[in-house]
Parts: sequence; structure tokens; C-alpha cells
Amino acid sequence: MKNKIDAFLDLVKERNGNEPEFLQAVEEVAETVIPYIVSQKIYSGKNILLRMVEPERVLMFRVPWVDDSGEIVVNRGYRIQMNSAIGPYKGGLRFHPSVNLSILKFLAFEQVFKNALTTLPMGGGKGGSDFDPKGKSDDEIMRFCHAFMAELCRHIGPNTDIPAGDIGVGGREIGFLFGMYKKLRNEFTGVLTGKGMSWGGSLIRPEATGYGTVYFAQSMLETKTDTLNGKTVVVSGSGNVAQYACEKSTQLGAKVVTLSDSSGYIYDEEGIDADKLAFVMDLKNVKRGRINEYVERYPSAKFFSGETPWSVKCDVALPCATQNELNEEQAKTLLSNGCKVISEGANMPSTPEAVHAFQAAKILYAPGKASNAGGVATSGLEMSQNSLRINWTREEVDERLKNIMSDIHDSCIQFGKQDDGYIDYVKGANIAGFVKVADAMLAQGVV
Ligand code: NDP
Ligand code: 2IT
Repeated sequence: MKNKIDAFLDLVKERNGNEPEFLQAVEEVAETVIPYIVSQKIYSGKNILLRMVEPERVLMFRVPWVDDSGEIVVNRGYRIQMNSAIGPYKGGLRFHPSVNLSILKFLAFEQVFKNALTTLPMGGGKGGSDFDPKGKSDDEIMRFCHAFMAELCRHIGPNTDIPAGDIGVGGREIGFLFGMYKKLRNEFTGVLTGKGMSWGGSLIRPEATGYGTVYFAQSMLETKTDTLNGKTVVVSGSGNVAQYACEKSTQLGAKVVTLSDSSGYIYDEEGIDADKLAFVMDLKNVKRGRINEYVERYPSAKFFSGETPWSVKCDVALPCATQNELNEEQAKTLLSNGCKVISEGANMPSTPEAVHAFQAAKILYAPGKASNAGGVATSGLEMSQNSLRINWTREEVDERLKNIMSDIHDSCIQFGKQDDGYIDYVKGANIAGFVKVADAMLAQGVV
């Protein structure tokens, strides 16, 4: 088996040698899916995984725009249209200076499996730019978004490819992107998700990724007849996903003691309650400030510059910032401090060595493609509402989100439960996602 996996990975490395994040994501899938393919006659000899690691289409384009000082700036725009076997391409846009082909291909590849897990008809895609929104004025953000959409608009559409937010892209950016799409294509359609409530958005979409990550942690705890009530939770990040992971954890009776950004983390021993979270939301979403300002407002909390929160003792860890933010050493520290649950809100936040440490310790560990799927699932619900031209209530959307997260958990058990009862959520998520996409690809032939 090892030879088969190695031979496959050698081929992928040969073609994508300078794409470390993409190779990391493919390796994790290959390790769990290839043994399954070999065991199932219908998938053997069809090179399905080889077809899945090759994007259906990669778009790369120039994004020229003018900054506030009159300078012409040139950024690079991307859209990876990875797989459309089960529905139109669907996935977020990331604006961050680190964005490159490797990072977007890893995210698009993960998205294919994640979207399949949601039970909704969505293929996988991802896009973005190396544009850095930090320190930019609202006018600069608008000009950049308009320039980005001026090119992207000819490649997307409500039945072709439906982008949404990710790091650096939230409600403000989706608004500017939507405005330019509507103008250039002269149509008001559900071409983007994460829209504002008065122009086609869905209730609960802003909350969905963070809430879903916590619902998934609850489902995992239920397998041990336990709950989040009374647990101490460590959260990384302080953006969209982290904020709502914090909110839902607190609502379910847990105490969240950390938040972070790329400059460091804050530790609040008393817990980040609803009032303190409202301060963080205003700080990050409106004032666009830094997390260290939390300790100026709440002096009993501490700020640790340049550090990550993984050394803080906790029962549950929710990594909600970015890829590879939690390494093997930090995983071992979490384990030795008694952490028993990891539910990933970010995409691929744990390094492969960290994942192996969690699995060797047999704790409850969920990979992002399962536990953070609530965001894209609710985007799928936004698309349904747009097509039907109706709006569901908050309770209705939340109920559907809960059911989807519970279904994803069931799929992980179906394909990931080991003989000794341990649930390998990585294996479960990868195989369940693979089966849905592979069956559609087989039915559609070699295209
Ligand atoms: P935001 O831009 O709202 O927030 C990102 C947060 O992560 C910020 O606190 C940011 O800090 C921090 N961060 C980003 N890059 C780094 C880095 N290199 N090192 C340390 N901290 C970093 O993004 P989201 O909350 O939307 O996304 C967070 C994660 O969740 C990403 O992995 C994303 O792919 C994933 N995700 C998002 C979904 C969504 O619906 N938005 C859905 C599913 C997954 P700083 O401000 O200092 O950069
Ligand atoms: O990683 C993700 O799932 C997202 N950024 C959300 C994608 C979406 O289309 O809602």
C-alpha cells in the first residue's frame, strides 16, 4: 500500500514541486483515500484521484488599481476552479499578502471534499489576491475590489462559480465585489454569498463557520456522553470565524480564555463573555484595530506579543486563524495540559505532525474540512434562498446548519470508525467526500 501511495505522491510532487501547502493537503487525502480506492473495485484503475488533484481550470490575472496617493498598484488575482462534478464551483476569496498558487490550490482541493460533505450540490473552488487590506482606506478597498471583479466577472456566475469570503474578505468586500458584478453583467443574481441582508444575504451566514465548528465539537463530545458546558476553550484568531466560535462556545456554557491575531494573543482568565466579545467585534470589524487593544480595555487580561495561545491550559482548542498555525510541539503541549477536543475552524491549521500527535493520543480531533463546513453549507442555503427568492428566518437557517453539521459528523463515523471504537475523523471526512465526488465523476465519464 505504501508503494502505491508513494508512487502517486511522487507524480503529484513532480508536477507541483514548488507548492508545499498543496502537496500537504494532497498527501493527507492520499494516505486515507488510496487504501479505500484499492479496496473498492468500482474506483480501482480509474485514476480518479489523479484527475481530482488537477484543477479543471486555473485563472491568474493582473489587478491594477490606484491608491489614495495616486500611485498605480499592481496585484495578482486568482481563481482556481477545482472540481465541478457535483455542482458549480463554490468557495471563498482570500485577500492576504501570502496568497499564491500553492495556498489557493490547497484551499480549493480541501473545498471539494468539504462541499461534498455538506450534502448540498456544490463543486469546489477558491480564489483571491496577494492584496493586503491592512491599513488601506475604505476607498482603496473599494477600488481594489472593483478592479478585481472587472476581470473575475467574466469567469463566474450563479450557475458556474459562486465566490464568497475568506481571510481579508468579509461583508464590506463582498458588497464592493457584488456592486461591480451587477453593473458589468447587468444582472442581480446570487453570484456571491455572504451578501448583506437587504440585498440577497442569508441570516446566520456571518455566524455559520464559527457556530458550525462549535456544533461539531458538541457532536464529538456527545460520543463521550459529554458536553461543552463548563469547559475551558482556547480560540486562535479574532476574525469572522474566531468571533462566532467564541460566541457559540460561551452560549453553550463554556469559558473562552484566548483570542489572537498575527501580532500575538490575549489571555483573559475570567472568560471572554458577550460584552467583551462585542468590544472585540467593534475593534476588529469596525475600527480594524489589533487584539492587544483588548488589554487596554480589560487590564486584568494579558497580551503575549508574537506568541500563539497553545500553551494555555484548556479542555477544548478551536484553531480559527490560518493554515499551519499549530505544530507538533504545540500539539504535545496541548495534550500534556489535558486538552481533549480539537475542532478546526480554520483550513488546515494543524501541521501533519500535530495531527498525528492528536490521533496517536486518541483525542477527539476534527479536520477543518469537516468541522468548518458550516460556513460554505450556509452559503449553499443562501444560494437556495436566492433561487427561490425568499428569506428563511434565523431559526430556520440555524436549524438547517445544525442538521448539516450533525450529518457531516455521521458521515465521519460511517467511514472513520475504527475496530477499537476510535473515530478517525480525517479518514472519515476524506473518504465520505471522495465517494460523493468520485461517483459523480464516474457517472459523467472522462471529462
Ligand atoms: P478573517 O480575515 O476574518 O480573520 C483572520 C484571523 O486570522 C485574524 O485574526 C488574522 O490576524 C488571523 N491570521 C490570518 N493570517 C494569519 C497568520 N499568517 N498568522 C497569524 N494569524 C493570522 O478570516 P476568517 O475568520 O474568515 O478566516 C479564518 C480561517 O477560517 C481561515 O483559515 C479561513 O480559510 C477559514 N475559514 C473561513 C470561513 C469563512 O466563512 N470565513 C469558512 C471556513 C473556513 P491578522 O488580522 O493579524 O491578520
Ligand atoms: O473555506 C471556506 O469554506 C470558506 N471560506 C467559505 C466558502 C463559501 O463559499 O462560503
